[in-house]
Amino acid sequence: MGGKKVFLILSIFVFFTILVLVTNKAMAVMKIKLGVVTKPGSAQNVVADKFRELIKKQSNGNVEVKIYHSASLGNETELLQQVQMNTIQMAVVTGGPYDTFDPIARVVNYPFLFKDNAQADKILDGPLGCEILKSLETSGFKGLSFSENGFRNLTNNKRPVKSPEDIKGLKIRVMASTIHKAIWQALGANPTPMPWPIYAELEQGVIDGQENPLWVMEVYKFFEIQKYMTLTRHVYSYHIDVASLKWWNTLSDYDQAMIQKAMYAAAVYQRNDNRSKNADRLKFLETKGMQIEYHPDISAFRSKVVDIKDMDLYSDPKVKAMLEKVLNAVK
Ligand code: EAX
Repeated sequence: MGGKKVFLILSIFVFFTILVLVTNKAMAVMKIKLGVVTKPGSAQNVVADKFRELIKKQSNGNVEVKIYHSASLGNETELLQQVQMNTIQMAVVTGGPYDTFDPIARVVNYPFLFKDNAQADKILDGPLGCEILKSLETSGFKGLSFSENGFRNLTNNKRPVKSPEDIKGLKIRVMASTIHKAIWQALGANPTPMPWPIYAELEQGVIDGQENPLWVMEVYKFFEIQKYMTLTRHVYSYHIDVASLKWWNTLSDYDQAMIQKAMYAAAVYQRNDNRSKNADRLKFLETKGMQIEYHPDISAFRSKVVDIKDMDLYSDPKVKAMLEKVLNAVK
């Protein structure tokens, strides 16, 4: 082969390599709208802020995330509708409200499923978590990762709650979620679905109580209007950090990988951040006058919800099979 020919071949090779690098790797300028219903400082916002920071860095400033917080685009159900339609590209939404879109979301909202954070991480970061996220694609969602709200605890303003008898008749606000409503019905409460936020309804006594992780009681100042808290830890409340599948399918592999990686890193960061603050939150809430029941009769609570597994809300074969797999994995 003559020197000229080799040079020509080499030049073509170099040219195409550069072309591939330029078109594939240099991310085009991209603007992402991301919705959350909570206010700055909340669990969802920590994920969103971290994601914005990481993706900006990794894309050399080419990806800009605009965060719409405090339900400025609507409640969680409405956010999910906008994600499906790609009017917003991303959202960090609590596991509860997904279940009216896709019953697969009920699996991890199953009562008293995980015993601790390590177990939640093991399942959600593992193959079963992957399968759940994948399954959401049939509903138009690209689930990227699980960040956390945290283990949910009951608060109310009527009386101390130690066992299910104390719950009888309490009007408890629940998320717009079939499984959450079923849990509180089974526990003997009068569950009232209501979108976030709910401070005014608690203050006015439209509802007696609510259930949420510890950060909520602090950030939303529920200690001002809720006297009693019980560490029920009845549901490990995850968020799905979600993208519009419609939008996702328009992205290059490179962009998808970068977004996926940044969101997962944001989720891990936020879970650790949230968990590291819980001990102080309990102390804080106590100094603010909340009366905390640290050792409720969990086995009595559990026995009230055993039938939920066989209820209609898990009758979809795909959902039932997934629930069985997860229940086996946490045994
Ligand atoms: O994250 O609606 C709820 O109870 C959620 O947990 C709320 O958005 C706080």
